[in-house]
Order: sequence, then C-alpha cells, then structure tokens
Amino acid sequence: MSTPSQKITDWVSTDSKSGEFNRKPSSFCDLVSREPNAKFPPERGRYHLYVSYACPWAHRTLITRELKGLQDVIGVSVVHWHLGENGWRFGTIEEAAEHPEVTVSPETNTGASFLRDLYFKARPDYDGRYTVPTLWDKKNKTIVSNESSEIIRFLYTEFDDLVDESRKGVTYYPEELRKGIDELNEWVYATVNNGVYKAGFATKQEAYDVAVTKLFESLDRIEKILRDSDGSYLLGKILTEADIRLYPTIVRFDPVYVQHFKCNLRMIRHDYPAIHKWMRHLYYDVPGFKETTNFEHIKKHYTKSHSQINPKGITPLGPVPDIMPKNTE
Ligand SMILES: N[C@@H](CCC(=O)N[C@@H](CS)C(=O)NCC(=O)O)C(=O)O
Repeated sequence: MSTPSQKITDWVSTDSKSGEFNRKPSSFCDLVSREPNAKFPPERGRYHLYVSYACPWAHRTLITRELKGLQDVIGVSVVHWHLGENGWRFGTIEEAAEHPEVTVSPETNTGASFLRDLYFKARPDYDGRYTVPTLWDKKNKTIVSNESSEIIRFLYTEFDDLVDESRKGVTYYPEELRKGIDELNEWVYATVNNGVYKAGFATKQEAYDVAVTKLFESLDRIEKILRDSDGSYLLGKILTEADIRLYPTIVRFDPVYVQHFKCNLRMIRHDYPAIHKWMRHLYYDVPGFKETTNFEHIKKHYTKSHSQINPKGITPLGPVPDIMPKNTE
C-alpha cells in the first residue's frame, strides 16, 4: 500500500510563494452510461455513494439523488464529520448506537474503516487524495468517479430506466439553458464554490484579499441575477444544475464561511435579500434540499478538522439559528 507524498492533514495544498490554495483534480473520472457495452451501465443496487454531510461537493450529489428519486437505486454511506490523520472515517456500530442523533454509517458494504481503504481496493498503488463524494461499483469493487460535477450529470441522465414515471426525463441541464448554466457554473465554481476555500486556506494576506474580493463581487452579481429573475431560480422558472451547485455553498455561508474562512464582508441573511429568499425557498419548499442539509456535521467538520485555521477546535455557538425561518425579511 503506498501512502501519499503529503500528510493527509496537509490537505490544504497551498502554493508556498503566493499563498494561494490549489485544488487537486479528481482521479477517478469514469461515467455510468446507458451506451451499449458501457463499462458501468446503470443498475439498481449496483452503485454506492460515499459522502460527508459537511462537504459541499458531496452535497450536490445527495441533492441530485433525492431530486431524481434514486434513493432505492443508489445506496449512501455518510462518513463521520471529523477528517483526521487517516482521512475520512466511517462511524463504528457503537458510535451509531450511542449517538443516533449524529448520523454516521458503519460501513457494512465493504467492511472498510476509512474511505481510503476503498481507494486502495480500487487501485493498490493509488497516491492521490481520498475525497468525497466517491461513487463505488459493488460489482467490480472499484471506484467509478470521485468528481461531483460529473456524478450529478450522469445521475440525472443515465438512470431514467430505473426511476418512477414522474422522474423519467427530468434533467437539470436542459438543452435551451445549457449556455446559461455553463457560463454561471464557470465563474460560480471559481469564485464562490472554490472561492470560499481560496479565502479560508490562503496563507498570505494578498491571496486572501484577492479571493474574498472576487467572492463578494460574485455574490453581488448573483444577488442581481436572482433579483431580476422571472422565477424562483437562477435561470428563471426552472430549477437547474446551477442552483444545485450553488446551494451547498450558500447554505454553509453564514454558519461557517463567514467566521471560519473569514468571508465576513457581508452575510447572506442580512445583506443579500434575493439570495436569502432563494436559499430558503430551496431549503423549505423543495424536497431534497433540507433533508440533505446537516448543520451539525457542517459546523463540526470545518471547525474541528481544520486545525491549521482553528487549532483548539472550538466551534462557535452562532449564528443562531443556522438558517432563518422561511418568512422573516
Ligand atoms: N473535485 C472534487 C472535490 C471533492 C473534495 O475536495 N472533497 C473534500 C471534502 S469537501 C474531501 O473529501 N477532502 C478530503 C481530502 O482532500 O483529504 C469534487 O467536486 O468532487
């Protein structure tokens, strides 16, 4: 078994000169596909999704699984919220019994204790990072993909033969909106989804200043898009992948990113009425968003795993509440 060149807890890979955070590309990028002779064809019960409730990238895949009605087709295991020396770990049976309120799954599927065990089963000489989400193929005992942007796409395009009539053909990337979605995804990824990490993990003042400035410029831009939208969503009346990809960052913003990643120029609840309304509509009204949002995992993971940012692991009590009620201004 090889070990990665870096320590797991050095997962904040920053450029030592500029102090900028660099996210590593994903290593497993196969697809589930309906094409004849596909290596990974869609099958009920064959694939298993490993996630952390804390992770915004994993959160997209959980939301998509719910929206597409794939709960009986693809199983899920949730890792413990703490990311430690050996990476993500699964909960023990004792933990699950002792703390039923903390949803951690003992890993009964493969018997693994750590997520990395799956990576080594799939590729014994693997030397990349062990990240969530990870989509596992139970039949071939291997990893199909650990890239959330690709997993969400094939979840809603390739499983149509296995979902209820009402979900067949449901897509979050409709032909006529593709251009708009692609365009949004590009800058939202760079400056918002990954932007909060660039701010939080910067090790030089200038890298932090640049990331936070771009992040808030983008939030201002999103506020305007939502204010001018002719529906409840970023691209109007239809919920798309752009909403699915933005929500996990916005719902974590006030509870974690404002203080932990120092993204504190403004807050969603006080300063962005249109984004705030959009987020609460998704959370309170659209099945799949609230069910997959776990503030306990979110707050504990960031504040107790990133010892380089918060060495004593104290989790702030506020803001209270994690998310405001539906109808407050
Ligand atoms: N590009 C990946 C990024 C996934 C990712 O970075 N996940 C983080 C959690 S938020 C992780 O598992 N990190 C563990 C590590 O790097 O050791 C995706 O979008 O799927």
